[in-house]
Amino acid sequence: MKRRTVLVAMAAAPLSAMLPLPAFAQKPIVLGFAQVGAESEWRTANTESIKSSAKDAGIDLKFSDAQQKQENQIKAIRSYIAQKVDVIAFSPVVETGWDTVLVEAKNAKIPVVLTDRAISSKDDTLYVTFIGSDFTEEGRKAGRWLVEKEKGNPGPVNIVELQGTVGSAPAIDRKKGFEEIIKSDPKFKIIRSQTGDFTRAKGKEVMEAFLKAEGKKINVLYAHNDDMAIGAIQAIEEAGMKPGKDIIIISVDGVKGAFEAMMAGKLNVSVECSPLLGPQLMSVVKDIKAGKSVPKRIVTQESIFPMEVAAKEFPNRKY
Ligand code: GYE
Repeated sequence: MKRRTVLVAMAAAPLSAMLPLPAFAQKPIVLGFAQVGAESEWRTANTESIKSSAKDAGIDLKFSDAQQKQENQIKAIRSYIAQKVDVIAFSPVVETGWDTVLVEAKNAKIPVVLTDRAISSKDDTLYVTFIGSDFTEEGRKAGRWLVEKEKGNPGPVNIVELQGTVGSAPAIDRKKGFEEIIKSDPKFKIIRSQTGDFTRAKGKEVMEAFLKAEGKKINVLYAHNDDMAIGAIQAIEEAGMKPGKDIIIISVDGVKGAFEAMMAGKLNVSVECSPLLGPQLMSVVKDIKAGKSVPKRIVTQESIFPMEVAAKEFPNRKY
C-alpha cells in the first residue's frame, strides 16, 4: 500500500513539471524600495535584511539609496510609479513633504508601505501600513535608565544630546520620549543639543565642539544612535577623558559596534531598535497583493542592553 503511494507520487512529478506554469506563478511581485542611505550600522543591517528577505520570498526587489536626501527618495518613488511596480515601500528620511508624491502613487493605484520611519501627514490613506519601532518609547527607555542610574545624586546632571537627522521621526521622537522622563526632576539639564545626522563622523565632530564649549561640565551624553556615540567616544578619548566613566553614554540601536564599546567599558547602555524589518515587510507585501487586510501599524518589539549584560548578549546579536 505504502509503496503504491510512493510510485504514484513519483510518476506525477515529471508530468506536472512538463505542464506550463500558471500565469500567476510566472510573475513575481515587484517591490520598489526607496532606502534612506547608508549612514549607520543600523541602516546597513536594514538594507541587508530587506534584500535577503526579498530574495527568500521570491519578490523582485528594485532598490535605491537616497544618500539621506529627500529629493532623491522622491525621484526614486516617481521612477517606481513610472515602472508600474506592484508595491512601493520606503523609509522616509524626514517626516514632512510627502503628500504630493504619495498622491501620485495613490492615483496610479500603487499601494505604499512605510518601514522604519513614519511620515507626518493629515491624510492617512496615503499609505497602507507603517512597520517599525516606537521611537518615543525608545527615548523614554533611555530616560528611565538615566533616572535610575542617577538616583541619590543630588545633581546637577548636565546632559549633551546628539540628535539624529533634523526632521526625521527617530530624532524627533527619541528627543521627545527622553525629555518626557527627565523633566520629572529639575536636576537633569540638557545643556547642549545638536544634530550629528546619525553618522560617526558628525557625531565625533559635534562632540568635539561640545567638549570645547563645556569641557568637564558634561556628565552625560545622550546620542540618538550608536554610530554617533561611537564617534563621540573617540572625541572624548582624544580630549583625555574616559568615555563611560567621566561621561556616562547612552545611545540607541543596539548594533554590534555598540556591544563592542560596552564590553570595552566605553558605552553605558544601548536601547534596542531592530533593523531586521525585511521578513515582516515581505509578508505584508504578499498580503497586500493577495487582497488581505493588514493592520495600519506594526510595532517592532525591543529591549534595552546595559553594559553589564553586553558580553553575555553579544553572541546572540544578529546585527
Ligand atoms: O536609529 C539610525 C539610522 O531610522 C531607526 O536611522 C532608524 C535610525 C537608526 O541611521 O542608526
